[in-house]
Amino acid sequence: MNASESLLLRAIRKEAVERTPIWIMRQAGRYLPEYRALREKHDFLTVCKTPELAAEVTLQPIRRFGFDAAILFSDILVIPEAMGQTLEFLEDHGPKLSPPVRTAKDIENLTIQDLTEKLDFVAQAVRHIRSELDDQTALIGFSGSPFTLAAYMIEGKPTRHFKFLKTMLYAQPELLHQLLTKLTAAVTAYLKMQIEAGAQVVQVFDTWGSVLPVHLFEEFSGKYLNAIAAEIRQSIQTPVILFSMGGMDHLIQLADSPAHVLGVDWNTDLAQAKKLFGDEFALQGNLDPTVLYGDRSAIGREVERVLQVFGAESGHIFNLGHGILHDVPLENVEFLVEEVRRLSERLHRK
Ligand code: 1CP
Repeated sequence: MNASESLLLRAIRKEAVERTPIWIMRQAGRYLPEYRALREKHDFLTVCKTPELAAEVTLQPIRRFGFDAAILFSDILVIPEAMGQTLEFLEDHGPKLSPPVRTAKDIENLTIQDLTEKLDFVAQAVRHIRSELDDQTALIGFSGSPFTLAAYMIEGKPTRHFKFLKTMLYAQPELLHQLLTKLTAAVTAYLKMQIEAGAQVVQVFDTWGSVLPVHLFEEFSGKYLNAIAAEIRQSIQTPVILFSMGGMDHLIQLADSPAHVLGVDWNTDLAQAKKLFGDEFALQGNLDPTVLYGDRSAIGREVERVLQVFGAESGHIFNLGHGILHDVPLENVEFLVEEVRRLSERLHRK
């Protein structure tokens, strides 16, 4: 055991830990007053593209809550922009990518040449953040999954039914595979760039894997997630966390993945996930994000439920089962972090 290494990395390797490491998906962002204050002065993409500002926002939740890991502040959609689409964030309407990718020609026009040069502002932010963090706080890099990126690129904006994505999937699946193959190369290069700049763990967010029927998940998302994890495992050995929404049926599809960690969404039974995957993987999750609307007794009870699945064992990273919501009371986040520390220390002392 190397106690000078961060709790997060030790938990991923299932080495002894004195308590369960905690970070929260989307921990930098709108629920924090200091983030909102900075956003009054700078628009979202300017924050992403200015390494000092991206670093500042990354560090805000670390200063306030002392999380065991920082996650690079950026967005998954900087990849489509670097490949040639125009990216805008419209107040209250979310991201817009134009023109949407719908034809073979549109896919051909997307370029992955010079991708890491175009995204050098991310590498600079990572170096900056790493230089400000102590050894105990791990730095997590991230990307969207090929399928999730394809969903935004084809639709052009957030949608409920994914009509254009599903049309391509069922009418011209070979086109979608061309796009996913291109994106897999882009995501792999992008994550390697972040690792070379100082990210010690990388997470792939497969948010929209959830809109695939189970029997198509492997073909359109799982296969590409695994190709990324396999390449990173072979070439650099940096741990990869795969976070795919969609419940147990989707998670089962990742049972043979070369990833080191599986993210467990809030809709999945963590105890069952541990039985099925706990030998092969470390697990991350999975408190229902809306528990943070509840009172202290509910938060305490639900935290204990999650922690008891692992008890004194290593191999667990505490997190929400999806991103934190922007209007949860700050004092509840503070209480959550305290409770995870207090209860997990007690469990690990036994
Ligand atoms: O300030 C603002 O108004 C912008 C809001 C915002 C923020 C804070 C967006 C726009 N992106 C982000 C940062 C972000 N996005 C991070 C930063 C680091 C952290 O976690 O603290 C990360 C990891 C993401 C990842 C992301 N972006 C995902 C995957 C994770 C998930 O929650 O499922 C997705 C789907 C996006 C797309 C996106 N970017 C922004 C918004 C509002 C959305 C969602 C759009 C939709 O509803 O479909």
